[in-house]
Amino acid sequence: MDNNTQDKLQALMTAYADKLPGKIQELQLAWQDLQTKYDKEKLMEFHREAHTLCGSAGTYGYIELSQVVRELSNYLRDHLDSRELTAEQSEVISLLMQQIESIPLIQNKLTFFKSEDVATTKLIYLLNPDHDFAKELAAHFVGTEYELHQLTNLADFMAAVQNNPPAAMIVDVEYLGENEASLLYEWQKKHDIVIPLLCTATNGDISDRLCAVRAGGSVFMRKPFDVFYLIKMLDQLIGSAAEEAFRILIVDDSPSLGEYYSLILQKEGMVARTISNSLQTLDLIAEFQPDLLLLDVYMPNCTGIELAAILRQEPLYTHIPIIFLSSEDDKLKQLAALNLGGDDFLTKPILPQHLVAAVRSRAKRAGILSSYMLRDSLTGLLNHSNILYQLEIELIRARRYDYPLSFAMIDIDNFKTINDQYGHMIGDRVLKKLSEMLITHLSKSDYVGRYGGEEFAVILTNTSLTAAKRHLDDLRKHFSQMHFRGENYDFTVSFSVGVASFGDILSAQDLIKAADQALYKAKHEGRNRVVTS
Ligand code: GH3
Ligand code: MG
Ligand code: MG
Repeated sequence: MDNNTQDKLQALMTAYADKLPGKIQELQLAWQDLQTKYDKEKLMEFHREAHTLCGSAGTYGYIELSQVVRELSNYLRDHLDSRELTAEQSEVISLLMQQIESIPLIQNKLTFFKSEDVATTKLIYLLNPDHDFAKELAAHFVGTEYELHQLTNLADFMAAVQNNPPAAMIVDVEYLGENEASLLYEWQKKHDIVIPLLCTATNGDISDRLCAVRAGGSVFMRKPFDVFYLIKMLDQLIGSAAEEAFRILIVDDSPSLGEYYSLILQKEGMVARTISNSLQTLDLIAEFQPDLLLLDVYMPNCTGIELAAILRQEPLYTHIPIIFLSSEDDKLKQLAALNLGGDDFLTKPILPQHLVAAVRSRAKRAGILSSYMLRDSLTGLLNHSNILYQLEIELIRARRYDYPLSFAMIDIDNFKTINDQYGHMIGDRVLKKLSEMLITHLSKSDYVGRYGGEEFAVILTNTSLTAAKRHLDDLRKHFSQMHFRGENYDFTVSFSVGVASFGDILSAQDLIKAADQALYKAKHEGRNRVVTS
C-alpha cells in the first residue's frame, strides 16, 4: 500500500474515532426521547440511527460494538409496527443500550490484503496428453507473456491447479469426462477465484459444448483452431491489457464510508469514484463508465434497490454488475433486492479482503461476458452498436471538457475482388490484419469498431481534424504496403477513409453522416486516400 493511501485511511479512521462517542450519545438521546413519549416516527428514526451505526462501526473495526448495535437494530426493526412499546420491550432495549454504553471503544486492527507481486510470466496449464500438440502450441507462446505447462491427465491437472493456480487453463474436453467437468467450476466457486478456462474439442457437438459450459469454460474452440485467436483471447482474459484497472462506482449516502471503500479498492489498483447523492448516479455512470456498481441500500432520495431497478430498465446498463452493501442481514430482504436486479449482497461490516474479492471476481466475470456481447467475433473489435454507443459517450466527454474529437469511417478498397480472387478465408485474414493494425497503432483512448462487413469506424479522442487526417494517412500508407503472401498468391490491399470532427459538427448522427460522405468522396476520387469532411 502506498504511503498516501495508508495516510488517507488512517485519517478516516481517526476522524471516525473522534465522532464515535457523539454518535453513541445521539443514540442514547433518541432512546431517552422515545421513552418520555412514544411516537412511531421517532422509533423509526431511532432504528435508522442504530442501523447506520452498526454498519459504520463494524467497517471501521469496532467489531463488538457493531454486533450489539446490530442486535438492537434488528430488535427495533421487528417492532417497528408497534403502537407502543410494552414494558418488556422497553426493558430489552434498555439492556441493549446499557451494553452499548459499556463497550470500550477499541478499534480492532484491520487487516489489509497485500497485493500479489506482479508476475512477469503468466502460467497457462494445458490438459492434453498429446505431446506434439503441446510442443507446437508452446512454440507459439515464445515471446508472449505466457508460459505453457502441459499436464497429461485430469488428476495431475487438478492437483497442479490447486497447488499453484495458473492464470488460465486450456482443456481439451475429450480428457475432461462428463462427471468431472463441473469439478473445476465447483472448486473455483468454493475458493472464490476465477481462472479463465478455454476449452478445445475436435467435434464441437452439443455434448462437447455442454461439457465445456459445465466446466465453466469461457471460450470454446474447435480443433484445429487458430493459435492467433487463442492468444488474442488470452490477451483479452488475462493479458496485461486485461488487467486494466476495474472502474468501480460507489454510491453511499455517507461520504466517509464511501471514501473508505474507495480507498480500499484503489489500494488494489482499481479506479473508484464515490457519490453520496444517489440521484446523480445516472449522470456519473454515463461519464465514468464503471465496470461495477457498489450500492448502499438505505439512502434518502432514492434507495439502492430503487436505483438497481432503474438501471435494469436501461438496456445500455443491464450488463453492469451491481453489488449491494448494507447492514441489512434479513435474508428475505436481501433476496428481494437481488430479485430487483442486484448480483450480490454483502453485509456490512465487511472485511476489506472480502470486499476486494467480491468486487474483483464480479467485475472480471462481467468483463468476460460483456466482451462477448460487445465485440465482433472475427476481429475482436467493438461491434456496430457498441462503437456507436461509445461515440455518444465520448461526445459527452468532449462537450464537457471542450476536447476535440474525430470520427473516421474506413472501407477496404475493392474487397469484393479479393474475396472473388483468393477466397473468403483469405478475405477474412485481411479483415483481421487490418483490425490488428488499427488496434496496435491507435492510442489506448481511441476506439475501433467493425461498422459493417469491410467497414470500420474509429473514434479518435482528443484529436483535431488535421491531426486525425495525418495519423490516418500514415496508417493508410502503412497498410497499403503490407503483403499478403501464401503459396500461390501475393497481393496488397488499400483502404479509403472519410473523417469528420466534433466541433464543426455537433451530434453523433451528423458526424457519422459527414464521415460517410467524405468516405464516398474518397472512393469517387480514386480510392486509397483520406478525405476530410
Ligand atoms: P469499394 O472499393 O467500393 O468499397 O468496393 P468493395 O468491393 O470493397 O465494396 P462492396 O461493398 O461492393 O463489397 C464488399 C464486400 O465485402 C462484399 C462482401 O462479400 C465482403 N465482405 C463483407 N463482410 C465480409 C467478411 O466478414 N469476410 C469476407 N471475407 N468478406 C466480407
Ligand atoms: Mg463497403
Ligand atoms: Mg469496400
